[in-house]
Amino acid sequence: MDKFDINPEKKIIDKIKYYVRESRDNRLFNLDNDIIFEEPLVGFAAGKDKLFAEYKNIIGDFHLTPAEWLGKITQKFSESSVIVWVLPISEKTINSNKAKNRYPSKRWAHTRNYGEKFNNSLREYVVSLLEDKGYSAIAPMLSEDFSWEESSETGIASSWSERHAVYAAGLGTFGLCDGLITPQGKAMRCGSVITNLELKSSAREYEVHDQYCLFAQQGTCGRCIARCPGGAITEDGHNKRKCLEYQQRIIDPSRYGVEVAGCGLCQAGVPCESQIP
Ligand code: B12
Repeated sequence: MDKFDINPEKKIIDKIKYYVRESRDNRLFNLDNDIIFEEPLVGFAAGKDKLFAEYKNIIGDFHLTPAEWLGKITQKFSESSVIVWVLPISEKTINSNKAKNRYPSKRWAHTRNYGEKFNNSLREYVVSLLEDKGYSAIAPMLSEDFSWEESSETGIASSWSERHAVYAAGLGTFGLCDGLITPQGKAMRCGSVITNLELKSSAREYEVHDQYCLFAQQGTCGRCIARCPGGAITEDGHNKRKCLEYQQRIIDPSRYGVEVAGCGLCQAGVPCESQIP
């Protein structure tokens, strides 16, 4: 059996890219059947990376480390690694949301709804890929132990932040609106799986957590402030409560024929939508 002995990182990257390219679930099948996500970025972080321990201070004690997640499914491991991916939203969908200033476009709403279902199927696929080779793997987002709470320091936060995992794997830094800005921009969804297969970490080529944000670095831009229809973004940052309330009270998913619609106006019509500005 190929145990992923030689260059497992490349094999995993190729499998994830293939899945995203070929899966029928990566399609807006209720609209024009175009792709939901473009080619993904894939990266790796070591479970023992000090950042994951630091997240207990930055986010809260309830935010679990990779070893704590893995410990929920196996005791047989000495190392842990985190596999992350970034799924860039298609240009057509970004353009459709750019044209909106109060409610999201239909393509965006379908991307939130069906795109996250696809993201879940990718999480399951990556877990089964590793299990088939004899490794243990867990996708925290699919675990019954995944939870969110409202902490006094960070507001709404969960027991596993996929953006912080992507940050650790070198694929993006945070923006004024909290969105993670990656080399393919901020209009993306991301995912992660933790495994006991030891993987080589990707390079992290930034010094500070908000390095790619023009507002944070130069005091310019701030376009996401004006884009937010809920008044949730100011020069002081992102008010998660207001953001959540806008999404829950104002946006009616049934208008779009979906269960969850999101908003995402801060992710389109901004210079970081599909690149590092
Ligand atoms: C809870 C949640 C929400 C909450 C709160 C969001 C938040 N900022 O935490 C609400 C309901 C408001 C929300 C809204 C949206 N969400 Co949401 N949400 C989540 C969820 C489930 C958990 C997030 C979490 O736990 N965050 C932890 C907290 C602590 O993170 P934070 O406050 O943003 O982090 C700050 C600090 O840590 C700080 N920081 C301070 N010092 C330091 C030092 C270091 C070293 C580091 C690294 C960081 C750091 O940096 C951050 C920015 O200020 C994730 C899925 C997941 N499991 O990750 C999706 C997720 C964050 N959401 C996502 C999306 C797309 C959205 C929406 C755009 C909705 C939509 N689909 O249209 C909006 C707007 C998001 C926004 N502007 O952030 C995407 C993010 C995509 C992106 N480009 O960033 C995620 C990752 C889902 C996914 N799998 O793709 N969401």
